[in-house]
Amino acid sequence: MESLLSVQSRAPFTSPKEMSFEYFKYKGVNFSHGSYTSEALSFAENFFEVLDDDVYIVTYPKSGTNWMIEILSLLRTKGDPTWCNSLPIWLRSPWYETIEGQSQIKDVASPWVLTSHLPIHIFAKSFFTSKAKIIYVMRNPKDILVSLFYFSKMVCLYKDPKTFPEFFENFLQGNVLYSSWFDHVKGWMQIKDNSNFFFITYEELHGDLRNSVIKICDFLEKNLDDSQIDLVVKHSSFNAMKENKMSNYTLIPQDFMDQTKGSFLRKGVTGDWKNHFTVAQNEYFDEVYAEKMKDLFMEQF
Ligand code: PPS
Repeated sequence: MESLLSVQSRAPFTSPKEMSFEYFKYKGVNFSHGSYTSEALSFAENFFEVLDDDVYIVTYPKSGTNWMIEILSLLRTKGDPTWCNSLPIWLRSPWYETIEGQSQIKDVASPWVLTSHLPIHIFAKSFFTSKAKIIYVMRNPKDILVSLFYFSKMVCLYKDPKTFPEFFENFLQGNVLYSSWFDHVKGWMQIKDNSNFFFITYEELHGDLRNSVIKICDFLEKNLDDSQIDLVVKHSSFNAMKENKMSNYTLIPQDFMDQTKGSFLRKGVTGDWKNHFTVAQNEYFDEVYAEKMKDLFMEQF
């Protein structure tokens, strides 16, 4: 078992003291100093070698990324939670575009399940000529906005969101880490019909986790029996993850993630935006959504 110190020294964020709070752009997308550099991003885009049996969890932030990591970790062990309970979630499936992730990958069990928030135009070029698979998780952007607002208050990697109305505007304008939700989704939807691309929503996971797990098993060609599926569902529930210190981010030092300001596993519900948006904000959001997503024929949230 690793000591807490060594776990912390490989925590997914770089010390806030080393960070400037202005984002920098790489190929038009916002990144923060500390966990990202142009060199690390260029390596991720141009030189990272994707292997045919790799699986990538790709999401815009706050879409259910860690939920999917937990599900895939449990699929690997056929529902046995020992691995999830003994290794921090970010070491089970590192973010391959971050400085920390790139140094953690060498310790990841093979075949790799890696994580990324990258938009498609920056994603590893070698993926597109490989047989590797992507699981793309999308979430109602209104709920992402709310989740990101609270998360930004507690995490040094993100700019201070200031007030909700200010953050609301910044989110719609793409003035946030990883830039525009709309561009992220529109970009990745270009390959939605590829056989190595699996699309699922947070809302679907939330509505029927068991059936979602079965679909994921089919996509990954994993054979689990009914009782093993039940274990995956049980151990990837919101409450199970919230209880698991390897998955709830409480191992992250206070400097990086201030747990007095909130929890990583905050609410885990759908529709929390209704408790935060005014009627006018909701109408404005819907207008922007309709305009930006008009070519995609995607259901309006
Ligand atoms: S991050 O920081 O971008 O990697 O965040 P991400 O993991 O994508 O999203 C965090 C939100 O997902 C919720 N979550 C869950 N909901 C339901 N069930 C489970 N098991 C689960 N695990 C994570 C988490 O609570 C965050 O959403 P909010 O709305 O803030 O609660």
